[in-house]
Amino acid sequence: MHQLLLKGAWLEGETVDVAMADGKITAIGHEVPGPAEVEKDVSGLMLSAPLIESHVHLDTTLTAGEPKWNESGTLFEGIETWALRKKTLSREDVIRRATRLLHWQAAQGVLHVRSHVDTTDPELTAVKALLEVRQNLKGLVDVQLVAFPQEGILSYPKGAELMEEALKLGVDVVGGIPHYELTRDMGAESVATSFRLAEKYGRPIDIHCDETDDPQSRFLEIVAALATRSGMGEMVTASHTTAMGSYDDAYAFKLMGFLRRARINFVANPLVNITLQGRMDTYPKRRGLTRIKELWQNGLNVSLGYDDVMDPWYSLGTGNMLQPAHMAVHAAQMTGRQEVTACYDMVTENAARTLGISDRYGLEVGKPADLVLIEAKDKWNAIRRLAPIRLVVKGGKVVSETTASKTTLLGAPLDLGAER
Ligand code: 17E
Ligand code: FE2
Repeated sequence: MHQLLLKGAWLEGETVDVAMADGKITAIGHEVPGPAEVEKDVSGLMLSAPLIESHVHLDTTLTAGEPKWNESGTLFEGIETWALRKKTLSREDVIRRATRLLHWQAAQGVLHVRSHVDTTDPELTAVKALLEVRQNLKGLVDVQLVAFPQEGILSYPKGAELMEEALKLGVDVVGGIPHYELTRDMGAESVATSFRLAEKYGRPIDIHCDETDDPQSRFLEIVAALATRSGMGEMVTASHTTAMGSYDDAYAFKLMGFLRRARINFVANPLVNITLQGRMDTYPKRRGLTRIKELWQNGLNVSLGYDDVMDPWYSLGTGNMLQPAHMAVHAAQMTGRQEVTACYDMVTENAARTLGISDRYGLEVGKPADLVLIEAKDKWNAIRRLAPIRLVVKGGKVVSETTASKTTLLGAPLDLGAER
């Protein structure tokens, strides 16, 4: 007896049934026979592994305009504005906002989330609150937390001690922000500190790295070197790396070889960095993104994050991962036939690699029964139409359902081509 049987989903151009029992996928194929405790017709919907948020800030979410708006739109006014809001944080405030966003994400098929949490707060209020949220939402969304020193490891009083305290409290991943340390040397030392903490506590690394248009910002090469030397490789992620978009090609070419050797992961946040960067340019104006397409062409693992939902860095947003995928298609010019589909993989399987969860993620018999049904024929169509996420299954149970909207034009039913 299946726990749940879904009939007639699209999967890579074919229609399949998927059966689940004891929280695991037990069969995927044509005409899987019943009976099942719950059976659903999902014809016309695409079967997908869950969407994954590989880079967001749950502590800052839903604070846009508090206590003021970021009028310049720069990273720096964002950091200043957050420093003001940070003074008024309470446990309840963080729990309420983070839970709200995680609920939005789960309803949109996002069942794994990696969130940075600011450790440059002597009270570690957000760290403690998000550890509670991670626990409260177990069973719906898997949350990984990154100890993120927003105001610096060496440049903020007791920056390293606060990060270490966060790791002792149970934060999963070691962060960093070398380009925001006061000097280049301090930036280099901060990367070494991140690696030292990661090795001491046996944790992965995810560093905000070179989030600037400054072509001289070259902390990525240090991250890659230490990843290679320590053997941490795939446990290391470089987030943002927007300065790569401003490096000259001779340096970028040399660096690419080192990156291939280091085998680190990259996270780009195209919705946010296309607005934060390029602010000191007149025209031509830089896009301020990392080299998403070239990293992907070089076989490096690239995933996409939302980064912010309604906070001092980005006042819009819903948490729907098809949106950063859609923006990547445009801003990174990933418009080729395989490239659009690759952008879908950047918010699913590539993001699973970034999070180090590939062994328990994917549409395979024996894997956890976590999946989503999207109102689209294929990955391409899902991105083109920013298609509705109609059904979300976690551990073999339907946890979220969104009903179809219907349009009538001149008296006849109309859709925007879910099949094309
Ligand atoms: N903090 C930072 O340094 N960079 C960002 N993009 C955000 C917060 C969202
Ligand atoms: Fe970020």
